[in-house]
This record gives sequence, C-alpha cells and structure tokens, in this order.
Amino acid sequence: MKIGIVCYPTFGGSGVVATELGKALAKADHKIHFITYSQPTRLDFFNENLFYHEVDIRSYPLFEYPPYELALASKMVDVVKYEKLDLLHVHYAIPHASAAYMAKQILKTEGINIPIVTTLHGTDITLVGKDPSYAPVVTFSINESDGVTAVSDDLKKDTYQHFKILKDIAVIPNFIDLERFKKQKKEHFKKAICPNNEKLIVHTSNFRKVKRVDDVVRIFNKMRQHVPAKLLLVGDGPERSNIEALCRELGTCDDIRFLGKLEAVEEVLSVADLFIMPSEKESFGLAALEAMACEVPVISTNAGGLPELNINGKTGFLSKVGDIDDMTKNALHILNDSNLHTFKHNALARAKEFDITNIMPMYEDFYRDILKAQ
Ligand code: GMT
Repeated sequence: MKIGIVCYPTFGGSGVVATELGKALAKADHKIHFITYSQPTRLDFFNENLFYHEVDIRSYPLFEYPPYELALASKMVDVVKYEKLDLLHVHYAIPHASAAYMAKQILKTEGINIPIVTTLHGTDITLVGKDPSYAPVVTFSINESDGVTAVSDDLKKDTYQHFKILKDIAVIPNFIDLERFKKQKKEHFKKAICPNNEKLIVHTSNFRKVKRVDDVVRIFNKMRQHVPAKLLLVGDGPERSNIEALCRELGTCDDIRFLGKLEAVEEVLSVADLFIMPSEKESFGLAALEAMACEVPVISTNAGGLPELNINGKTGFLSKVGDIDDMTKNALHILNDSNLHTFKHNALARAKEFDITNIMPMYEDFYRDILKAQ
C-alpha cells in the first residue's frame, strides 16, 4: 500500500508511535510518505520505502497565527495526488483530522477518493480536544474519518463519553520495537551514577503539568530515607524549572540528575531499577512500556489506560493519582532485593505482548478493511 502518515514530528508519544509504525510498514514493503512540518525525530536514515514531505508554512504580517492547518491540507492534497496514495493515516486529532477532512473534500472535486484513518492518542481527547474551543471540530472530524483507532480501551471509552461519536472506534495499543528497547550492558554507566550501588530510579516525560513530575521528586525524597537511591529525570518541558526549585527546597539535588531530551533513552533504562509514572492522565503510557521492555518495573497511577499496561502486583503497582505515600510504599517493596528480580522478569514478559511485530499487522488489517469498504 501507499500510505501517507501525518503526525507531530517531535519527541511526543504520538509522533514516536507514528514514526515507528511507518518504519515497520516500510520494512513490510509498503511505501510510506510522512507529511510533517519537520523531519520526525526517529526518521534520520535512508530507506527506499520511506519518503518525507515538509509542510511549507508561509507567514505574512497580517497573520498573528500562521494558518498551519491550511498549509497541511494543501500539502496532503499535493502528496495524495502526485504520489497516488491509497490512504492517509493521521495521528493526533488536532488539527490533523480536520486538515485531512479538508484535503479529502478538495480531492473529491477532482474525482479522487482518499480514505482517512484517524488515530486518537490521548490529550487530543482528554485535555485539549474536549475544550469547547476545539470540541465541535474534533467531533466532526472524527465522525467524518473513514476509520478511527484509539490506543487503549480507556481512551475509546473517554472519546464516547466526551463527544457525540457515531463511528466505531477500534483499539490498537501502543507497541515497542524489542530489537531496540532491550536491556543492554551499560554497567560503566551505572557505576558512574551509582558509585555505591544505590538503586537507580528513572522518569521520562515532557515535563507538562499532567505528568506530575513533582510527585516523582516527592516519592524519591521519601524513598531515599529507607534505601540509598539516585534519580534520573529524562526530558524537558514547561515544569522543569519548578521541579529544579522543588529539588532545592527538599535538599535532594545531589541525588537527582536532569538529563534533558535524550534520543537513546534505552541506554538509561538499561541500568534502571524502577520507573515512576505518576501521571494525572495517560491514555496508554508509552514511556512506561519502553521501561518495561528494558526490564524495569513501573510505579504508576491507575489513570487512563495505565491499568491496561501495568499489572498491579506483577509488573509494578498502581496507585491513586497523588497518593505519594502509597507509591513510596510500593516502590520500596519492588526495590527489596528479594522481589526485584521477579518484577523485572514480569515487566519484560508483559512488554513482549506489545511487540511491534504483533501490533503492526493490526494496522495493516485495519487499512485493508477500510480500503475494501470504499
Ligand atoms: O504524553 C504526552 O503528553 C504526549 C502525548 C502525545 O500525543 O504525543 O502522548 C499521548 O500519546 C502516547 C502515544 O499514543 C501515549 O502513550 C500517551 O499515554 C499519551 N499521553 C497522554 O494521554 C497524556
């Protein structure tokens, strides 16, 4: 198939899923055309089946906000027409689903039918999408898509709850490439960070409020009163300076390192003993899956789709949002040397269920069904 993929090309989970899906489809001999405003982060190599089309966003003094959606729709029209695409797959509803709708209508006037698949990733529904400033357009463009998928049962449920959706939503979970995300021998790295054999705790996120990174620091602060430990914070975002201030206030700075955005996050995960994800909302929790694939158990909240990934008492533990005491207690239980090995083993076994080789064919089948229905 010739498939156009539209996504945010940055470090966010939806962009990672879209890019990894495109790479896997290209490996299976489909022709994949990425349509984005810059080169997707994980698409920095050559493959004969992968193509990249940059959206040109023209500015003009009149525009306080350059109309990205129009530039994107125009690019979609161009690529569908000249590359003779079979289908467009847009990741994250805002504004990709409505731009795709516009492109579809334009192409229709030229006698071209292009089916649209929209994948809902999380905040496009739970945070941004349901805001009245976007909700009518999000509802309309989901209903007008030819196929809709969500990354967890919980996100599907939320979508039906918040919007008047008349379409079936298929659940296709996030996935992981186990050839890349696996425990590597990085003992020198562990020794450098934990010279006295401290336990290593890791959190990765975009440091937005919804991730509750301050809870990570508070849990860590309580834990280290019982077990020697170090914390690595990977990623960057709007809350970073508040978190630094909190570390200073709690006097934990010597044991916490901010690593910023990292491409090879699997190297850090390879030496971690525990991953903490205290999110207020999380449709799936791709970062937790990446940790589990590297044999790292997960302390998380029970928000959103997290219970569909992290199995309470097996691969880690689930707590209520904000319950720092419970998450601390659970973290100490996992880090106990008599438990740690079993949790690590279970985390990897669970991650294997989300291997890309199991999930990618679900998208292929979904595309075929949509094309058949045209
Ligand atoms: O977590 C974020 O803020 C990034 C966001 C995105 O759209 O890039 O992630 C969402 O999509 C990921 C991939 O499907 C999911 O694994 C994340 O759970 C989801 N984030 C939220 O729901 C908060």
